[in-house]
Amino acid sequence: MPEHHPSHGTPEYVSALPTARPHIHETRKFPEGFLWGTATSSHQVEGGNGKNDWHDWEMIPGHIVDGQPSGAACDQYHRYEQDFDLAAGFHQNAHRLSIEWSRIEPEDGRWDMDEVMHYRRVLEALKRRNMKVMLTVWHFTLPGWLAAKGGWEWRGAVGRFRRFAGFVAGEYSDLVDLWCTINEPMVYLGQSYQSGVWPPGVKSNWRAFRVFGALCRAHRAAYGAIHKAVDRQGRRAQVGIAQNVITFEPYRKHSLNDILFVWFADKIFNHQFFIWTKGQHDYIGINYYFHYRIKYIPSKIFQVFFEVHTENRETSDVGWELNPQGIFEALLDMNRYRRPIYITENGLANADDGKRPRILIATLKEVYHAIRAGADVRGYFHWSLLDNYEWERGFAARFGLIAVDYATQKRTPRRSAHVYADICKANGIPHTLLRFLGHGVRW
Ligand code: IFM
Repeated sequence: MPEHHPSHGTPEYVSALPTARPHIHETRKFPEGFLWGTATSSHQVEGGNGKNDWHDWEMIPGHIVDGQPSGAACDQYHRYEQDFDLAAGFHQNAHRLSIEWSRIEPEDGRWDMDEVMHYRRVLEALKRRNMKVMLTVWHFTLPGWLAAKGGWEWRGAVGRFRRFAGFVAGEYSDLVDLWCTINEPMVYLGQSYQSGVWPPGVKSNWRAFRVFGALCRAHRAAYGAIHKAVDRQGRRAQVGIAQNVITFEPYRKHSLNDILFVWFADKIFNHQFFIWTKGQHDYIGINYYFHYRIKYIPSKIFQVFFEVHTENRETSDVGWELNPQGIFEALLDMNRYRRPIYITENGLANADDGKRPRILIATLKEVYHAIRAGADVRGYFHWSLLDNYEWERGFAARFGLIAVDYATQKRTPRRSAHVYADICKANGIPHTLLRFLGHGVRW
């Protein structure tokens, strides 16, 4: 068989590919109708949230690294029109946001109809800009009354969440395209029940395990309630969660301990929630931020220790390893559930924006390849539209495409906002952006 040479014509294996490899000067096109957006959550951007468990937590000295409570945050409660103008002006066609449970239900069983109307206006503002809406029902903050009863450890919590999810689904069924019941259940467990740096500040694996069970039941209950409320109005709800997916790698390639621990960590962290809620995901939502090189440290019996190594690799401002390649593997792995996939969050803390354009493009290049390799990816939501309150870190971590001056509430788009706009507008990655990846990059 002659060695392949361009002048020999297209070999069979190339024409059998679903689409030919684009020319270097072509835009790397994403599927028609792909959603390009950004994500936020109520407590992190709205400001003035005085009725949830985070409000009380932030007041206690030592809980927030920079000592600052969320206060007015980005004041998006009042500035959403301006912020959505920015998003739409940067060619984003979708937005993910969350609804604040403690505003809608400030007391057990009492709906605050002024707040219900407020969120209707917020969602309508997105629709007026022709944006698809993903609404998160619960993004880490519990109403104070529920926290006082024991939060997710209280036996009645799942029932209350079912009621809340059904209520908001009935109210906003005409305005929401994708429902996300729970944001990052595993992160919540780690922060709130293992390391104890978030409310309720517990450090107990056993209690974390029980809350894991409650969150699985809560998702199943909300899944049913949202479908019931939306589907009876003649629409078919699309309901899922946003799962923080970590790509793991054994630190020592030939260490059986490291390999087995990676297998175990992947099962527990990335998949267990989907396994216990099987059949109740219309789409798979993944948040991608982390790549862990895991070194297993044998210790006392029944205790497992491991170290995460970064070995001077490139990291974000908060020390998280930047590993755009990992998203390719995460997407192909999540494709096993045979559901549409949305990247519900991805981004980095990078105040001077020196890394964000390059990491964004490199990540989307991997998404592009994952789609060509068969992953059914339908949308990408960058975290975040603008700088916001980063939980126990306070305001120091800057995740925004748009910078916020908290003293004046002035918004200033970073260079990455323009780069992302070019991508959203082209529904793909224009070849001109390749220069951000360095000279001679071929893909
Ligand atoms: O800010 C958080 C968000 O609330 C959940 N996902 C990760 C983001 C960055 O840490």
